[in-house]
Amino acid sequence: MNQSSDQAQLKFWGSGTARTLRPIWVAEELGVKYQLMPIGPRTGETQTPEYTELNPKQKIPFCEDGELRLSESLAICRYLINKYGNENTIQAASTFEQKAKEDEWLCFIFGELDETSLYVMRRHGALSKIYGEAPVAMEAAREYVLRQLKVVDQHMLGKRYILNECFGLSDIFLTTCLNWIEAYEIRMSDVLIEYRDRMILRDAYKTAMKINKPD
Ligand SMILES: N[C@@H](CCC(=O)N[C@@H](CS)C(=O)NCC(=O)O)C(=O)O
Repeated sequence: MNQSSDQAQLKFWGSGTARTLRPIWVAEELGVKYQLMPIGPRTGETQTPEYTELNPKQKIPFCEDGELRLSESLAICRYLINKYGNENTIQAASTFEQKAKEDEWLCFIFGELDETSLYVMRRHGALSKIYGEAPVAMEAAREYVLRQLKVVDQHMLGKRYILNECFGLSDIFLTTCLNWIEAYEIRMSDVLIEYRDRMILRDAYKTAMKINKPD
């Protein structure tokens, strides 16, 4: 079900990218109503005085919930789960140990896959007019992705989800990175292809994809 609503107090800014998909996907999993302001990167919409006042980073995604204003896809998604999740949707990790293992995976996926390699490839590939050509960095980042993927591949062998045999935030982050990896035509193991193909069958994912990128 599409949870978008003009009356919702929860408001997301930004659509069309792997990072903006994450809060939308989480909200769809949780069944929370939200209003989406579908501004895009590099359209000038993140640079307006009104948006800069909200988010001085001039980036998307961004979230407002009542008085709260929050940037960073990971912080937004974790907030949504902590506030709106439950045992029937996605539940926040409860023990210190579970929280620590989730942090470990999220830091790895976000730090090593998203920011250190995939975004480097994006900056110096499709966005090279802004960030500059850097063929050596591009090649090194591609190799780096392959090294990190081996760790994920070994971990996922025989598992349905990353943690505790139940779907969670680290699965959302990994799936969005695997989509990105597929788009860059980087080789993925059969284990990771099967995992990612299963994740994208989720109803909430399919709805979120349509909302994040209607065309
Ligand atoms: N660490 C941030 C990264 C946000 C980010 O870089 N967003 C890009 C789109 S994916 C953006 O807003 N770019 C606009 C710009 O650089 O002008 C997050 O995970 O939310």
